[in-house]
Amino acid sequence: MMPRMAPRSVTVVGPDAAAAARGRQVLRIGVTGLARAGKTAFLSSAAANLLAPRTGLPVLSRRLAGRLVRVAIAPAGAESMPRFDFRRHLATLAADPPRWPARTEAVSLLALDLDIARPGLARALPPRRLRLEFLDYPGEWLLDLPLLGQDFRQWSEAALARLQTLAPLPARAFLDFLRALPARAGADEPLAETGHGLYRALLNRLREEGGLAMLQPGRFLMPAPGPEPPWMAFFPLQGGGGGLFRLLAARYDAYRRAVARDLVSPGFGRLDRLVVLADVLSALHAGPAAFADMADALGSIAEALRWRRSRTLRLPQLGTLRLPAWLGPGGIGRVAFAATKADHVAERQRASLAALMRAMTLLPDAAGEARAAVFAIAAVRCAEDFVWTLDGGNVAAVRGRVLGDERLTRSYPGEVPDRLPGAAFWAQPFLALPQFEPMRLPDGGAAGVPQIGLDALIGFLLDDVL
Ligand SMILES: Nc1nc2c(ncn2[C@@H]2O[C@H](COP(=O)(O)OP(=O)(O)OP(=O)(O)O)[C@@H](O)[C@H]2O)c(=O)[nH]1
Ligand SMILES: [Mg+2]
Repeated sequence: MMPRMAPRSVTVVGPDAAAAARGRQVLRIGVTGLARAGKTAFLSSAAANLLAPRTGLPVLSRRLAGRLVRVAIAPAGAESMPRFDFRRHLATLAADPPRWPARTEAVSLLALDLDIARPGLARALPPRRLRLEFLDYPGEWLLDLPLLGQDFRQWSEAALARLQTLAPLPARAFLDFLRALPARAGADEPLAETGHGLYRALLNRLREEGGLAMLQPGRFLMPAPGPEPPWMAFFPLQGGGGGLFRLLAARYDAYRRAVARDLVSPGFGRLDRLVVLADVLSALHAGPAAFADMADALGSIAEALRWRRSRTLRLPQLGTLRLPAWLGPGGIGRVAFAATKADHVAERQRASLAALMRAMTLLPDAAGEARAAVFAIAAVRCAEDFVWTLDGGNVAAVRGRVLGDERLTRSYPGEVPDRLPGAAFWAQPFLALPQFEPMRLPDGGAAGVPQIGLDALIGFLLDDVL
């Protein structure tokens, strides 16, 4: 028997055309978040728990009342998007001792097929056939959207002004380079390369050491797959009508065209749902500057979603861009903003964490016409709640195993504010999160992965299709 294959000349990317043809409703869910936000943990846990819904997602399972008849990882078929390596990630979490999946650098897709029996009398009909496609969408890329509305001069001004405010300055090498440039430097390739190298190294340091998120251009930190085009070699430069300025401005525009192209590409151009993850607790520890930076990043993502109100976007020098379907009408129907690693604080504090997330994303109108909600989740729960008697008083703390330590470690990082924190909050330390070990998973994770709030989040995403 001949296997049915997509014709060679057609690259099947984006929502699986073959699945749609076989009568599966395809729902594409973008999962985004900045580096270390918990995207891989989220996808691994979502898959493991959807495969074992009774134990893994009890709330969703009760709601479906036994109607979920079959869940399976969808075969990769002839698609060109790399698959999310679910088996390997789950094996890592289920190892003895458990470990965390390694950092991921590339975009990938996780597809699950669900067959859901119809309710009531319709039960006799064939089941609803649904394909969930989770796309690991780099948060850095969403942060490139605001560039579409800024020309090189405006962007350079804003980027350099931001660098000036970051003290102590790891930016010295780059800023010294800028100062040493002749006023009307010519279009000199080695200069462009050197400046680009210094700027890119700086962005990396700000992310790694400074814990900053609002770093642009995002593709300098998370490049698109494939060889790097020469127009990537630019950096912010102020004033001057010299040849170097013109060269960098031209490269910046080429970069913006690539951003606009990706927005409408079949691989990334269509999303039905969006999950935005952020490690808000770590930002509380990192201090007011890092926290404000995260709020900025979340705000600008929410702002990009507001574009759905207008169908086209007029860009200086780039002409008119027809908005991609997922930003247009009928695009993203639901957006979930989730504060991750919420097992680091006790239950009462998790409610505050969700409220804080709401304040940071300025919901309810943050997502335009899409339905939006906030959550505090732990995709891979590592710690349990526990009342700790400290200095004669009781605090709601948690305890878990820290990586490489057999004993249980107690942790109480501090009180989570339920609104944007003011000076009084920053006067008290909020402790760093210990790196907990995932809980032991019996049967290699076949019964799912312990979680908090993932149940509710997935229920929200799928509410209208279930
Ligand atoms: N306690 C706890 N820690 C978590 C949870 N999810 C993630 N972490 C921690 O956060 C780290 C980063 O999580 P990942 O899922 O790898 O984050 P990511 O967004 O995929 O990161 P990159 O691939 O580097 O962009 C993990 O190695 C864990 O230490 C969680 O639910 N609970
Ligand atoms: Mg990852």
